[in-house]
Amino acid sequence: ANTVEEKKFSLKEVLDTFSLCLSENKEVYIEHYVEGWRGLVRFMNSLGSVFSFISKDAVNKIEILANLLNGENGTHYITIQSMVKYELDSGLVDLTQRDKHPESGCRTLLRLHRALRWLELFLERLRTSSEDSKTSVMCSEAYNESLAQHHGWIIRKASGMAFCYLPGRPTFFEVMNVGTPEEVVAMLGEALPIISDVYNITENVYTQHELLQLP
Ligand code: 1Q0
Repeated sequence: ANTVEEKKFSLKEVLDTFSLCLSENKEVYIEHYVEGWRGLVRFMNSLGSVFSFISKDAVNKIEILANLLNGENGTHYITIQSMVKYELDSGLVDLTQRDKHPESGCRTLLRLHRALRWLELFLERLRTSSEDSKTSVMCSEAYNESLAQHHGWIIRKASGMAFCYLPGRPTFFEVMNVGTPEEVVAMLGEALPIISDVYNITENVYTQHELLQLP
């Protein structure tokens, strides 16, 4: 018998996680940042196995950060700001080429940070799209404006191919499990400023410390 029913997944809950990321003085909590990404990956996995090469890499990065946060120096990994300070002060970041610290928190989080920009651009397109808009087009436009600039051509090609397998807008809205299309649009309108905030604050920290090109 079907006694254990899997909890239905709502994108609203996931995006709400990002609102927990910001502390009063605008620091970004890594715990909630990582949790937000876990939710997004769950969502992506529900879209099909063609996306698994993407989710594998995302999960790998999520786990690196979670391990740092739960490790012996975890207190330094409470916020992105404290992580940057700690890793830089302790010489734990490879600045010019991957070498002694190939999996620093700073370089790992930077990859997710760039992906968050993709998410912001994609969701903004989804929010303002019309019924006959193509999700694959919205997704690749958002990708080309963000992540693609940091990927080599093999990954760009593979990504472009994966985007063709995205479900259409109606299915997408359904899987999000938020409600009517109008309710989805409203939810996105509330969630996007928060995602932008998290993105911009992180971007500023990385700019200040000249970390935007970490290998
Ligand atoms: C739903 C469709 C998802 C489309 C995601 C677009 C991103 C494509 C990224 C392709 C990444 C390919 C794998 C490997 C890349 C790495 O080389 C790269 C750099 O890392 P490194 O260690 O080699 O220097 N890694 C990355 O750039 C990180 C990429 C993380 C991507 C995480 C994407 C997670 C997506 C979540 C989906 C959310 C869907 C939300 C939808 C919303 C609502 C309707």
